Amino acid sequence: MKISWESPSNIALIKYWGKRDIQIPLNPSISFTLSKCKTTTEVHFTKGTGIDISLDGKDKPEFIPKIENYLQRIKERHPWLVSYRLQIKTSNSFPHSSGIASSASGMSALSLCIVEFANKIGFKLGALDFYQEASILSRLGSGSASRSIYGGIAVWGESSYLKNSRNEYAIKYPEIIHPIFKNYCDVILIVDTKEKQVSSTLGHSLMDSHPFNEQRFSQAHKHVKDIKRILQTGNVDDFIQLTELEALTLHGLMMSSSPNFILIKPNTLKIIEKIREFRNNSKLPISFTLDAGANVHLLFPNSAKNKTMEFVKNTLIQFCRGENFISDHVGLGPKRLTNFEE
Ligand code: 2P0
Repeated sequence: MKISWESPSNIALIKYWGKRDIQIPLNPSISFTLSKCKTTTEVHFTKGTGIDISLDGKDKPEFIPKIENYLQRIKERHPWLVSYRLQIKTSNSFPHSSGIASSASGMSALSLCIVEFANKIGFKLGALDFYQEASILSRLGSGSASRSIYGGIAVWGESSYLKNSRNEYAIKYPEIIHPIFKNYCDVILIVDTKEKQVSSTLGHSLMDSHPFNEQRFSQAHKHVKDIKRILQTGNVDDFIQLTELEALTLHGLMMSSSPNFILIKPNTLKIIEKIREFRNNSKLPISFTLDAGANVHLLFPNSAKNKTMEFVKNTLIQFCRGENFISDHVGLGPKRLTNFEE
């Protein structure tokens, strides 16, 4: 049986940075689910054992250990996996060399295929619904992937400010969202395309002994309270303050870990400077956020799109590697593409 899903990437507004046990976050995180940056995955399940994996039609044996490790983690929940062979064909809408992490879209697409197949063979998921189970499996693959299961805005990690929020799986953002945030734009300015020197997994682990860890975790909780008000009222000025503070805090934590490390590049700072300058002059409500890398995510309401895209093309593009950027926006979440074949 072949099962296929496409699943998007996401960009965190409140960042997950620090985890314990098996992929349990040390603070809650909130993200916009994207639309155009996505992974399409088809899994062919047959009786047997082993894995094959290809990316864009090319065999990728080097991905097998990571997938085996993931399958090992999820077998406790899905013991049926031991008697199946998985042939995985995957492709990303964004180039592998864009510096955009594919773990959120990739692990969520694969997890959705696995949960759908489990359903088809009559495996009972217990008390959880399809998407909760898919989010748990995604989390076990990569923490941020747990949030890609839902369109719009997603929350992962327990917060006393958000009902039904959980550490084990992400949920769709459960509160009122002002219309301005429903089609918010995210232009990803590609600054660096090289593989990161420090993996996120190592970065997370450095939070265990970070001198500011407790303060950071309480700050993230407070930011959830703040963003709840911002998302409800549509206060873009406060949104700008909060998202930029989160982005710079994330990189500040990296720069103050032991060992410390720096993922931003000179052009990351150039872009940030230009964004702030343009915002002051134009009064347009544009802001930036950063992932664990050098690329800059430029966030703005759809109503500011024409002028902001002009700014990107006239001013920011010169700081992008190969003049590359990806124009994305808040999206609807994963999509099933399956046609069944027995
Ligand atoms: C996030 N990041 O909330 C944060 C902000 C990057 C910066 O989650 O070890 O690939 O697989 O759980 O999810 C990147 O880390 O880490 C990340 P693992 P993941 O999106």
